[in-house]
Amino acid sequence: MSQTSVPASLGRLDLHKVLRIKTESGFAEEVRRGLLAQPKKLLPKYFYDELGSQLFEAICLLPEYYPTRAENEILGRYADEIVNAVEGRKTLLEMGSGSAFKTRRIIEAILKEQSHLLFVPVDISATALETSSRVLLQSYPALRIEAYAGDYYDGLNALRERPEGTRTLALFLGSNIGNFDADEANKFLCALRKVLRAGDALLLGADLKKEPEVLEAAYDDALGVTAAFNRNLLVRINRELDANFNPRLFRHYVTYNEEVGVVETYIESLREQSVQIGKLALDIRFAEGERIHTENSYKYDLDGLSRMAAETGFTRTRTWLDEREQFSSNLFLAVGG
Ligand code: AVJ
Repeated sequence: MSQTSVPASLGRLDLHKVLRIKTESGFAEEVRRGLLAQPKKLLPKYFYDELGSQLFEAICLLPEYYPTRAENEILGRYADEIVNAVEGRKTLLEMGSGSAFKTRRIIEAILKEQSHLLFVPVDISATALETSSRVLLQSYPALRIEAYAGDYYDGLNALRERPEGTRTLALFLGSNIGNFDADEANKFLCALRKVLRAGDALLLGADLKKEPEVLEAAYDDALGVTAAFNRNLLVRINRELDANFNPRLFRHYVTYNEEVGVVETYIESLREQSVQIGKLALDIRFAEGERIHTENSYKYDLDGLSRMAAETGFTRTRTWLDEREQFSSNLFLAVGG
């Protein structure tokens, strides 16, 4: 695959932009395909433009959105145990690092055991990546960062050799895996397993199945921050693709499908209307109540997580929970060749 790699070297930070060439038109093409599909859909990775990334940071502070706090509690309490569950000197890899706030607990635990650490974050938002990297380097003089701005697969494809004699601890936190259905999750974990060696490990954050009321409140908060985060996709399409969505004529809609264990998020048209997308030369019609599917957030139980590990070249060797048992941090040990 063709990639642009423009490592901006800033002292202890190398920032690689590995977004596939044609990523700009990639967004345009995926919006076209999604809005012409029946039912209409858009991909959650496109939430994270600059405003979307900031709105997500705000979501993490909402009283209803417990996953961030629960995972932070687990990492605060068990980081030493987690880090010591992987033997030897380590390199730290993180998929979807965002602000990397929770990562600090793991970095600090590793730096108790070794004098230097290479941190390799991958994130879709180059701005979030550069900001968080600078903050981390300020805090930890023993840290070096090799950052990759791109989607998960761009990042995995571009990864360089890890420093010799180190084990890789990969982080996939925040229930980011929840955006994947079972097949996509298996495919992603297999791809990640391929860049790891036997004895390396993945710390997988997975939100747990629970009462529908708690889950629906977490994704439809009283202040409407999540609604703004979701509808910001329309604002992004207006800006980048010269469209004329009126976000006031669409609402945020969330439902928990308990059978499957997935919170489904949609943007719903409040009335019959049509929207023009200049750059795509498209006219999109909406019926009253018609929805665009924008996100799945899958919820897990421990048996399902064990199965997922076994199917993708890992074993789930340890699991840590928060006090209220809402969220799980799982150590997946890479097994076999
Ligand atoms: C970043 C995918 C883990 O699904 O919980 C939060 C994104 N969407 N509120 C999630 C999200 C609405 C979040 N992940």
